[in-house]
Amino acid sequence: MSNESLANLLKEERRFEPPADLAANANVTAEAYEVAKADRLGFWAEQARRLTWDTEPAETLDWSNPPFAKWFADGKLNVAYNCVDRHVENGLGDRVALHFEGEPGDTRSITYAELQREVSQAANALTELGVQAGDRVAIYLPMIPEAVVSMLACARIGAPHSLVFGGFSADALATRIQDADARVVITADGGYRRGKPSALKPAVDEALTRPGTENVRSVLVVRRTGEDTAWTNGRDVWWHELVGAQPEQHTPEAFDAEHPLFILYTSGTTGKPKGILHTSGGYLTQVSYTHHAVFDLKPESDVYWCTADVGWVTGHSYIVYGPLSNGATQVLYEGTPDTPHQGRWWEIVQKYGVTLLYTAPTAIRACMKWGDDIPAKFDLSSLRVLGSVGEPINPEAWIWYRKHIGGDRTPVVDTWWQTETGGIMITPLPGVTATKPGSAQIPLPGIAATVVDDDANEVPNGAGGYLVLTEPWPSMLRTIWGDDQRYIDTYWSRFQNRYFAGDGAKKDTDGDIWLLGRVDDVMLVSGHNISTTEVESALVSHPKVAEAAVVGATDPQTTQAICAFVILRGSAAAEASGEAESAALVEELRAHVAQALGPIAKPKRILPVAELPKTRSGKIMRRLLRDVAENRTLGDVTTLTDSSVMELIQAKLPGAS
Ligand code: 6R9
Repeated sequence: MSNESLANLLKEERRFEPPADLAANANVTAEAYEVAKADRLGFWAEQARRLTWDTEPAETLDWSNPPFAKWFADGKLNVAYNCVDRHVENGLGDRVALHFEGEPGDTRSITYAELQREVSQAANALTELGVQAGDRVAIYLPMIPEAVVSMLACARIGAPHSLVFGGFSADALATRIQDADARVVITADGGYRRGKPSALKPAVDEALTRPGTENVRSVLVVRRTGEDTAWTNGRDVWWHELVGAQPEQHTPEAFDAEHPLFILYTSGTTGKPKGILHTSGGYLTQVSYTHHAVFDLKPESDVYWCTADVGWVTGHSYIVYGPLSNGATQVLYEGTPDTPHQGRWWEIVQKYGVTLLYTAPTAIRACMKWGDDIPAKFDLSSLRVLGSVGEPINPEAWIWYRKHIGGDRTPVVDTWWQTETGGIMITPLPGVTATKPGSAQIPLPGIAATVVDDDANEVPNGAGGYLVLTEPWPSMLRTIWGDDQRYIDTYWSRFQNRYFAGDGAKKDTDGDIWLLGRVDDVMLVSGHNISTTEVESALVSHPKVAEAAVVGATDPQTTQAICAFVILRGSAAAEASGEAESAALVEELRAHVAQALGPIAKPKRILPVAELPKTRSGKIMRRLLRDVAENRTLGDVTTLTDSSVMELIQAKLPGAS
């Protein structure tokens, strides 16, 4: 990658010191970096003591057969016991674990003691269905408490779960059931989305007609919407009938630290989805520690809310395993942010007094587009730490989040990690780091990351290249389910002995890390590597732009030409409705990017659109926009939230029929 072009494109000089009171009482201070640096494995062995082990591990890391790691291999524990029972045993049974808020407005608060009873019943039910330790269970549920209960019940009996997003099609579900050879599917009649019931069970019925799914013996169905549902006798069982009839006691069994906990499929841009395998002791250690450190969780007083879906890794690590292992009280919300009105999230923050909020840049940009006046109507003064995950956060979105949600008071932690890393890896700490809008900044204590060039040499400060992780970490993926060779090829072959994350990054002059998007998305323009992220951030820094997606389209003169799709803010969209006005605005935006980043980064084409194609976790699917920009037939759209978005975009193209 050419360093010169990546190095100093976007200038971002704003800095925000941690609030003094937060710094004075922070769970983790600057000392942790020193301690971990002096003895990395000793540091992680110490963090493992956050958990309750049946057999304490004597060994920390076994890296004798890289890249296949074993952490705490001689230890034994039960993950569900750590997330539920031990809090009850410690006298915290009456503490609320989950404040559930359904989209239609139904609510349910579940204490740790209640959670213990429900998880025990569900574990007994799975056992009655014949599920044994090691058997895989597919979970295809909306964001309801039963999703959390199901995951914990699987963990309790040592049956690895595989969650599939409620929005995925029967095809996507079938592929995942086949690959993991699941024995049971847990689903619901449906869930609520955008004010209406949306059925789930029909997709399960369809998926189970496909070859390779024959080993699914039972389908356990939660009644959520009460709508009519087709029924296969002998296979389908109602949750309330089977689970509700079980004893409320269940003795958790201790499993090896390396016992598989879950498989989670990453869609990837090409090829068949990869089943990322996570195991028990190391994973739980890192998600527990990072949740405590990065959110500064004080379990007795904080109310935490992560808006992710449980079907995304963020839901696994920072709704279920991290927060619950720490005894947190949290909000679980079923629906979308704009149902029934665009202030729904802020209403929830006010209602429950949420103190720690974790969400994605895509949601922040949507709220920016809806207007500052919406959050301003609610009391958000309880908030004390704001987190971001999923994509690089544009500096303007970061500033908006801090100002309009955080009252210009709260730290914003931009957390970089992946399904594969299991837990947060690169992030500021809210009581320690002077934050920089748009940068994830520094690896956590105990984590080793850097940026290298094509030849695997570490780049100097001020230069760009590829993000790599240079030491194994406790919550790392152990392999790709059923495909060790693909695990080696995908992550460990590009650079020797280093984990290749697939993201471009640069180090600024202080050595802080800025993520620049997936390397597959980096553009090559007249011999310069230009990151999509930086051009998008430059566009979003223009007051008329709410959101932008940038791709490189093949170009005879310049190899690739920068093509931008932008969503305008409310009033700007109306103003640019005429052809002449629209052309003038496009010119204004091109000039703005040239001004911010230099003439080389000036987009050749800018197309105002109403929506952008996104995955269920909110990531922009640039490859589909590349297909549009290069006039190709669209690739796989099955993981899109809403496939009609692509038709709208194609209709806007000049020359489209
Ligand atoms: C947790 C999660 C992983 C990819 C990752 C990167 C992007 C996530 C980011 C970020 C910049 C951040 N990503 N967090 N990029 N800054 N704070 O998102 O997992 O769905 O597997 O995606 O997301 O490109 O490689 P996953």
